[in-house]
Amino acid sequence: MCGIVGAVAQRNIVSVLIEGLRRLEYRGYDSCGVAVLDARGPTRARSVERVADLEGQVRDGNLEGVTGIAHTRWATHGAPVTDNAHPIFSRDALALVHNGIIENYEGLREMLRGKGYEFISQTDTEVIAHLIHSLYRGDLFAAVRAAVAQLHGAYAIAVLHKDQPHTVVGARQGSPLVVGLGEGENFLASDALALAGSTERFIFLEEGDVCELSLDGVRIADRQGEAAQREVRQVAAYGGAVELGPYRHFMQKEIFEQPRAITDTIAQTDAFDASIFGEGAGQVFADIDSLLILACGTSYYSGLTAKYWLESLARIPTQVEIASEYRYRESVPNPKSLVVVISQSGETADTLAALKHAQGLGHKHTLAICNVGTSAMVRQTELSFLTHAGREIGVASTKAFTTQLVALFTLAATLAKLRGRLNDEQEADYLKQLRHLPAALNSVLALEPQIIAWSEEFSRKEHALFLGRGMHYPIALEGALKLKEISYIHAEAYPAGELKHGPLALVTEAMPVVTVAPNDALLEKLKSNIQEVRARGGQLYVFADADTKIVNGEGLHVIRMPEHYGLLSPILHVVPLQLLAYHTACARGTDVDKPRNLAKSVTVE
Ligand code: HGA
Repeated sequence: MCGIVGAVAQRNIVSVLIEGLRRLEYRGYDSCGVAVLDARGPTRARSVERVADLEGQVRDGNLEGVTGIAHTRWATHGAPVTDNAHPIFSRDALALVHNGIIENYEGLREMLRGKGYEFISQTDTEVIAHLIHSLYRGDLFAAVRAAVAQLHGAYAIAVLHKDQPHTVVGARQGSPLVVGLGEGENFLASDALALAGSTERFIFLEEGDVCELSLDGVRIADRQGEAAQREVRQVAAYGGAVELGPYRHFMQKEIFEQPRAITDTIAQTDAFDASIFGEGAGQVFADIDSLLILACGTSYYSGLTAKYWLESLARIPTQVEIASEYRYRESVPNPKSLVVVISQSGETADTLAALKHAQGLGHKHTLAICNVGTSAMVRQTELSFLTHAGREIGVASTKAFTTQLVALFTLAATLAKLRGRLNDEQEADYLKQLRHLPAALNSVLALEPQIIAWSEEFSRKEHALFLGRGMHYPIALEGALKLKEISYIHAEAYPAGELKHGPLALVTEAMPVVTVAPNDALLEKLKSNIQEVRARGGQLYVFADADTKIVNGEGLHVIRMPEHYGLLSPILHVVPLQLLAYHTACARGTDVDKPRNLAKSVTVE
């Protein structure tokens, strides 16, 4: 999703800004821009193409400066056209970039029009630029503080003013913003990753903070306007660009990285000990009587899968909710419930807002399952479990999902043990199964050639149905989501037993039906559902376990998984669905790593 980079230095910082945008590019965007200050005021270049095009414009226009801001935009208000691309100017004196959404922009726009401001763009962002300009009395830091007090919604901003060379002011509320500290130069970005190569020392701004970057330092004011001291963190892990290696796309690379990602994620687990989830977790786990899982998209499906584990292994009531829905409905809070938030980036705006809402309702116990240790989510929860997926570049999540499942299984087993429902022998068995996962994943990945053969067929379809039962129903949901995200084929998932209650009406030979068929207690029921589809001429594509007696036949195509994986089966069964979506998208020639309209790390509500 959209990205911010800012810099104040004694050297030309355009290359730092462009390189920062390039590092954020994988998140998806539809336009980009950069502005620098020179003696006459801010000058800018903007593009509705790629950062590479912006770089060309900057080079051709000799854009240079020691103070600058830059942005990749994922449009929320106004089409992705040049006039709406950031940086947005106010009266050629001030330039501003913004991530987020200003909810009261219409009222502010009317007020500012009344003061004579002309609006050029359709963005909500333009009100921030004019508002700061209208409040500017020679001190940009003060003007920004006064302006943000009038904003409702979410924002991370970076702004510069022609009368204050060597100054960039930033502010955040609901969207991430981080300060990078250099020697005689300082930086600002929506993600520390953007500043890799420029610094390893960061300050992660807190909600409501306003900061002012100058050549020799940074000052920060908190929401009340008081000077604030924030911890400086050394974060070295951001170095080095991620290489594609022998793979065609990052998504393919990330699918194949899953054995490594899971090895790293389980490395911290020698036993199902509460301490894995942080200091004090034992006490928290003893205190709770239920779980409330809040997440979005793929992370929501990992939560749905976990519900089966948590209720069957630990016998703990578990509710799973879409974060953006939970936040806006009247729920009945239970202070003895552990709120679990799941997000790859730890910056998902909907999930952060839901977390805050839950805390506001009196939920005191919170746990984040997240892939980024420095994220807002980890900082705002009592307990955390870090998945070690490594940086995920593909917009369609793969290794983040399977490592989340590992984290959630570990949580279920840990709670089961604490509640006297896991004896030593079972614990040893589950640990053994977890350790076997990387090898098992490698065998599943070896099915790729068979899946490529199916993907040719799929690439000619416009619709697909996915079926699963029990804990594989969320896996069917995830398979359908992957296919629609990257191949743009309309796909839906149902628990197989629901077929006859409606969706069976859709089944014809033109509708492939993908079925996740592990050899579990529900297999016989699933086989009946398969016959219901065959009887109507439907084409079935079944991922069956090694010992399942489902064989190829008329209208029935079977790929056999190498083993039967028991309780961990969802972690294995999702992999062929990832590969099917990936190869179908490749056959259709879509932009797999940056699917249309989508963005990585969804930092707007
Ligand atoms: N609302 C602003 C910024 C959009 C954004 O944050 N996208 O991720 C706009 O539409 O320009």
